[in-house]
Amino acid sequence: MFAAVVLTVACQPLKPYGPVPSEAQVAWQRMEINMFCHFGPNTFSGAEWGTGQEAEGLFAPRGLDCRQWVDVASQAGMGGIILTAKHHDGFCLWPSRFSSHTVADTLDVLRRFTDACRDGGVKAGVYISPWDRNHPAYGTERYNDVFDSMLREVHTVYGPMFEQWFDGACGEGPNGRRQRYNWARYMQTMNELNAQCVVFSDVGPGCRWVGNEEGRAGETCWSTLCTDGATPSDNKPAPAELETGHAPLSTANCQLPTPNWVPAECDVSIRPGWFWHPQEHPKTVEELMEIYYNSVGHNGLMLLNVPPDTTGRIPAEDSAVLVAFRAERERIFSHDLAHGAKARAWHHPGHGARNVLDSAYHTYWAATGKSAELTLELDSVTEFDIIVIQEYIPLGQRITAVNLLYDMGDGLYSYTLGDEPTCTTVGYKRIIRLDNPVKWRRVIFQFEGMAPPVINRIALYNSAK
Ligand code: FUL
Repeated sequence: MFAAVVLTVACQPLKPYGPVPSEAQVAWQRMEINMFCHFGPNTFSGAEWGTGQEAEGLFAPRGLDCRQWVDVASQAGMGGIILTAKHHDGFCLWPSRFSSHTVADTLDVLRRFTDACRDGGVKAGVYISPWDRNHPAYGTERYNDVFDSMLREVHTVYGPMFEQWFDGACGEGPNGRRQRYNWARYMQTMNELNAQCVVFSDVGPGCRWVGNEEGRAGETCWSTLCTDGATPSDNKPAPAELETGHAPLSTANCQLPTPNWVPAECDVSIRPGWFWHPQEHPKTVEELMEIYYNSVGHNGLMLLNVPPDTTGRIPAEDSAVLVAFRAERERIFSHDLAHGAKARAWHHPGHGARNVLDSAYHTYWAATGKSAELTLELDSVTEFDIIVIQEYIPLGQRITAVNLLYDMGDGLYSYTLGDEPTCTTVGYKRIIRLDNPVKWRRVIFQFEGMAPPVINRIALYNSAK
C-alpha cells in the first residue's frame, strides 16, 4: 500500500499549460533544419515569378538527379525536403490530371523526388501554390475544385508528405484575376488525406510563416498564435506579430482567449533568389550560422532553400557550404561542457533538476513555482559563451524570462546589468550567445514563467574551441 502511494506521487503526470503541440508538431520541430527546393520553369527563364505563359518544353533539366538532392540534404544534417511541386506559374512538376501545364509522364519529377526521399531516409514535403497564373479556371469558383483535386492527387498518389506548404503570395495586382480561396476546404482536405502532415500557411494550422524571409524568428517567440478569424494571405496578423506569436492564454490580441499551437517556420534562401540564377552565389557558413542562431536558436524551424540548377542538380558550391555549415554546428555543439555537472532545484516529485543534463528528450525538470531557480555546479571553472535551454514543449510553452547569476567566490553577480532579462521566451530551443566567453564554476538560472517551467535540457558550449 505504502509503495503504491509513493509510486503514484513519484510518477505524478504533470498537467500541460495552455495549447500544446500534436505529436507530429513535436517531431517536426525536432527536425530543426529542413531543405526547401525551388525548381521549375523559372530555373530556366531566370524569373522569380513566372507568367504562366512559358512553354512546357522550357522545363528541361539535362541530368535530373533527385537522389543527389537527398544526399546533399543528408550530408547537411537535414531530415526533410520540401519541393515546389507547383509555383505561381501553375506549372506542375507531376503529370496532373487537372492541368495541361505540366511535365510529361516521362519526366515525373515529383515521383522521382518522393522515391529518392523514401530510399534515402529523408522525409518528403510539398509546396503547392494556390496562386496560379496559368490555370484557365483561376479566378472562378471552379478553381477551388481544381486546387482541391490537385491536393488530393498529390497526397494520395505521391504521399505521405511530412509537410504541406501553402504560399499566401498573390501578385495579380488591381486588374488581375481575383480568386476567393476556400481555405477551410483545403485544410479539411488535408486533415482527411493526412492528419499527420504539418500544414504550413501564414497562420498554420501546423506551423506559421515567421513574417519575414530572412530566417529570423522574434527575440521573443511564442509557438502560440491567435488565429481566430484569420486566414492566410489577406487576413493574417502583421509580420511583427508573426515573428513573436502571441503568449498562451493571452487575451490581448485574441477575440477568444486561447491561441493555438502554431510554431514559427523561418524560410530563407541560401542564395539571393528562391530559384537558381547563374549570376547568384550561396551565402557563407558565417551567414548560415547567424540564421541558425536566429531561427532554431529562437524557437523556430529553419527551412533553407537550396535551388537545383538547369541540370537538375544542386550546384557544388552550395553543397560545399552546406557540408561546412554542418561541420561548424558539430564543432560547436558536440561537446557539452555541462556534462558531469550537478544540477539542483526545487522540483516536482520524479522530475528532478538533473534531468536537464541528460540528452533524453522526454525527461525533464519540473519547477514548483512560476519563479524558479536552478543551480548548475560545474566540475571546475569552465569557459563558455553559448547556453542552450529547451523547454519540454509537449507540456506547453511557459517561460517569459531567463536571468543568469554567477558566482565569483565573493558573492553572486547578475550577468545582465539593468532590468532586461538575459532572454525572454525559450520554447523548443533557445540558444543564448554571451557577448564574451565567461569562466564560471557555478551558474544560477532564474526563470519566470506563465506557469512553473518544465525544462528538458540545459547545455553549455564554447564556440571558440
Ligand atoms: C513567397 C513566394 O512568392 C516566393 O516566390 C517563394 O516561393 C517564397 C518561399 O514564398 O511567398
